[in-house]
Amino acid sequence: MRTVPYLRLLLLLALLASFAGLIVWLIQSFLDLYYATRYHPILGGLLIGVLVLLLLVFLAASIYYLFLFRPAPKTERLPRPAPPATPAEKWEAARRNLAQLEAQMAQIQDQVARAALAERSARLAQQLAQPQLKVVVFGTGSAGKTSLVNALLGRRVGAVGATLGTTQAVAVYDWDLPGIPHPVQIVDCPGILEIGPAGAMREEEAQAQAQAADLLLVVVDGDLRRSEVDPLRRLIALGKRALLVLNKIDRYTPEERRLLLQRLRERVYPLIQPEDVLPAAAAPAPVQVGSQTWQPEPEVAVVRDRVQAVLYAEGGSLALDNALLQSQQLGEEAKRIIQAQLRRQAEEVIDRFQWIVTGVVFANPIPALDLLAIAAINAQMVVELGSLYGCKMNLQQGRELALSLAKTLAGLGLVEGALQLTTGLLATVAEVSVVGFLATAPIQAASAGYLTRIAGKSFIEYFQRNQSWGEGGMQAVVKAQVESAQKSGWLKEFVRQASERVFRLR
Ligand SMILES: Nc1nc2c(ncn2[C@@H]2O[C@H](COP(=O)(O)OP(=O)(O)OP(=O)(O)O)[C@@H](O)[C@H]2O)c(=O)[nH]1
Ligand SMILES: [Mg+2]
Repeated sequence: MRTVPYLRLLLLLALLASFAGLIVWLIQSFLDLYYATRYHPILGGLLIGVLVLLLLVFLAASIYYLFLFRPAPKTERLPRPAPPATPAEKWEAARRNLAQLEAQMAQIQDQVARAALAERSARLAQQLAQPQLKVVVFGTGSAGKTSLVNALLGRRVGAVGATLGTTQAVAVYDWDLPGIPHPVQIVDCPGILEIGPAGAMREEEAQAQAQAADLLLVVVDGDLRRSEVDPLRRLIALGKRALLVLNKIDRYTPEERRLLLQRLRERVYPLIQPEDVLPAAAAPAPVQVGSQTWQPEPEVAVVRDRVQAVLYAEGGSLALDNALLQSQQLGEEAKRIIQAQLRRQAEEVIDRFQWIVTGVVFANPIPALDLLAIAAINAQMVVELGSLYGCKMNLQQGRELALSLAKTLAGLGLVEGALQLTTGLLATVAEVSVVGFLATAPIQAASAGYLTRIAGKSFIEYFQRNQSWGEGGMQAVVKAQVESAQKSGWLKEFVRQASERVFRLR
């Protein structure tokens, strides 16, 4: 691919050479003409004018050309690690994720969360060592999921009912499928898209099972609705392999069946390939023949055969893909727990400093709010917040950061804003006269506490982003924190508490 710039350079040189030749020829021609017409006052001048104009056009064209081919500004791109491709790489990646998870778990203080993660991690390690294939039966209520599980297993394991929500909890059964080198389990789920809080909780459980599946059997008993395609799309996006089962085909004539299957195949393509959309009659309705009722046998052989073929051919790689996905999800969950824990600890630090600042300013009131004094105390807060987020800094560095934030607060007019806000709030919350000199100390102290909180919250953002203020810079972060503090109504509660605890006004 490196030949392209050279080709372009050669082309440019050739063009320039021909241009230069053309110009020399033009000048020569004009000179000839000029000598021929030099005794004619108007014609001679006109020729010089045309020559100058041509030169200018050439110059402009060259500049434009160079501008066109100016190299595009380089966008900063982080090198992305290539996703693992071979089974060995996938296995290694999953192992690495589990090892990282150990380190993450050591940071988690919440015993319950840590124990839950440890259990899932141990199960995943076991799964990596000895894969077990999980076929999850998923779909809307009453589509015949439990009936399908019963028919595939050849025994009645789960209750079947005409009403929605017959299956209330996930049920896992061993499935003895000949020819598959790994043990297989089939999982019956509650239905999705049921209304009410209980239905939503059951759906959550079903979704969790589907996310952990090696192979999904999505059961429908008619055409697919959009609301059914969306969850399917999300699962396929996660890398899930799915078969779609059109159940209750005994209710349709052969022609209707054919048309319905065709429509389903079109609807789910390319999420699911046409050969993976299969007909079934898991619990066909009894048929009245004359005076006798005849109970047809379930028709699920097509489904069983396809599951067997897919698990035989792809089982190992499906299990590996799934283990890799689970390990990534576990890592992300651990990260979320650690972030939330960090945030809580950081909030405690801010809380402590906001009261220290409020107390100090209240005890030493001076006519104007002293941002320098506040920044000096905030320096220690910055150091403590930094150390929480793994960024060691000394007090001097903390002071510099606190000072630059104090300048931003002042630049944004937030000091005046804070004084006004607290004045109003003190007047309502603590019924303090706003004109009296006595009110100066509480107003300044509450404002200082408020600004300390804004500063602290801004620093959390800074440390969370690996010591960067992001695209909008420090100002944007500070503004966002002011907005969120205003929305939450935090300041009013703070002024109320300060009036009681520090100012003793109530
Ligand atoms: N005609 C016909 N009815 C069926 C078939 N399969 C299931 N049914 C009926 O459909 C109803 C629902 O069946 P279930 O197996 O309980 O459905 P489910 O999807 O497990 O339902 P939930 O657990 O409530 O989500 C029952 O009345 C079954 O008898 C079939 O192949 N043909
Ligand atoms: Mg059921």
